[in-house]
Amino acid sequence: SATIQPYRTGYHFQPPKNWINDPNGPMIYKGVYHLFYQYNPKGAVWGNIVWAHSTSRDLVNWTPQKVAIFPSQPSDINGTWSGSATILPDGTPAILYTGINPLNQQVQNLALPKNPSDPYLLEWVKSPKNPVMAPTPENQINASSFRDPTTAWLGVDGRWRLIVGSKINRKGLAYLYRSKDFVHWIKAKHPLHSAKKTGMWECVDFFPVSVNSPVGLDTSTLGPHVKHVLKASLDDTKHDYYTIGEYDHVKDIYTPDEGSVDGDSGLRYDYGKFYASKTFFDSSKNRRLLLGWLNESSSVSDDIKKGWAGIHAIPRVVRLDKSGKQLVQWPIKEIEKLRTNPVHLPSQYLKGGSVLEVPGLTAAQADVEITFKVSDFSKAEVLDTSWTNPQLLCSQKGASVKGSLGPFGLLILASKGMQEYTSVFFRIFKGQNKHVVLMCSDQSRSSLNPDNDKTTYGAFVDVDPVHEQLSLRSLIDHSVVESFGGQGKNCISARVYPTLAINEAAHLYAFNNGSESVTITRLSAWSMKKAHIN
Ligand code: DQQ
Repeated sequence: SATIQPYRTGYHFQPPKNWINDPNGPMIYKGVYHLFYQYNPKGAVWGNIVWAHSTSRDLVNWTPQKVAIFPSQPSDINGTWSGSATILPDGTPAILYTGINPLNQQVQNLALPKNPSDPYLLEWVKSPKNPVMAPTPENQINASSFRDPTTAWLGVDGRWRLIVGSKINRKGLAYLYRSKDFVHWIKAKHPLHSAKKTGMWECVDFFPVSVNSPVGLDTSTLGPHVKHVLKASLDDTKHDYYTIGEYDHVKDIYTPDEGSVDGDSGLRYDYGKFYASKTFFDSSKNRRLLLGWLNESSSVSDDIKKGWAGIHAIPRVVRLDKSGKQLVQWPIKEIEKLRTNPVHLPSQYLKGGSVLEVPGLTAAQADVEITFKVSDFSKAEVLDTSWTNPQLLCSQKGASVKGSLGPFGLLILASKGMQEYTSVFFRIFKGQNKHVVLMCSDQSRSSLNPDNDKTTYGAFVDVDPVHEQLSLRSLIDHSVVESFGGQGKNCISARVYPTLAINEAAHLYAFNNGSESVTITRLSAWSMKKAHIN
């Protein structure tokens, strides 16, 4: 129950117990959403990995199904690791996943539904041709770094393509494979893309985005108003980075746009905890959805004590920002059906040094949207030219460090006496020729438990606070705070484990710890109902 298990989520995806990590093979099939995920049936730590399976009609409520893919043949006997689904032209799905063979080599395997007329896709049959891609002395692929095949896309020449992440020394890369029949796969001479000094690329993802429309595109879409996104989960830093660029489908080469940089100085889906994510095209609503793993910041021994580890993010719609230079993400509309007991506070000044409680909420399980307007920028603190690392800036200037324009934002999962709180906030600085907005998620005071990772996260948000209001939305769910700044231009997810601010003892406040007043133009919050999750 919630008293013994105060960190279990009310509406974020998790199984009843044990370890979970990457989302795998997401798809919609005959009106049913499928989520597979890396799962340890035997405990709360990583190991014994199988593809657990849940289905949903709304991406909010989930029904558990039996394990879909598990070690059963030589090409996967030591593990069934991450992979993706592709809907074939006849409408049936195919799964490609990484298997660990008896030599502990990583190879790629194909599985097809036993009964394609079953919308629940309960049984999967592995191809007798497995493995369908493997390291060999000829191809020189590093057998311990060759994993996580993507959804395939179909070229105009009728051949399928997909990528598999790898590395050569410290160079990360995406091997390109082609196939005419989805069974026989041939490695292309050149990788789709590679980047020096980035280390192993896990869970690569490659997909088109529309330049002039918010709709999502099916994975094989090409055209003049299409750009491509390449995402790599960098094993070295455990963050998901992406670039935006051009896919030359004749040469089969992807080139990031000028200014869109590979590796850990590039853009991230999320500046907090969020890893091994994957998108899929939701053909029922013409949108591209992003699923991700929100890994733990609790200690391994606490995970074992509580009997579980890992949850998934609320699915996010992803599209290209109007600037064309970054993506924007927003939680799926469906999650709003869990909203109940709305609390709307009137527009008001939030004076420097003040705190305002948002009353009448189940503050440990809530959805909150707040918008700030700043009118007087004359006192804005000057951004030192050496302050180039936003995360560092957020940890040096946490919520308790007074500024002029900010910090202002939310105190989440706060205990009545403020012994514990997670603060998500903005600071506005005067930059070289424009104002710079910093968004932070400060976990340093989130828990009295000393064993948690309480790293502070932060990123600059590409909004002009002189002409635009500053919005923040946070999805709060017991041990997770997913925050969206600037209408989804910036996302920061945190896993937190308050010891006092649990269940009914949790509170939510708006705060301004700057010297200057700001205006709250909107503050709407909802208690969130419990979803049916497994
Ligand atoms: N998790 C899987 C791998 C993948 C990693 C193993 C990323 O396939 O590279 O559980 O979290």
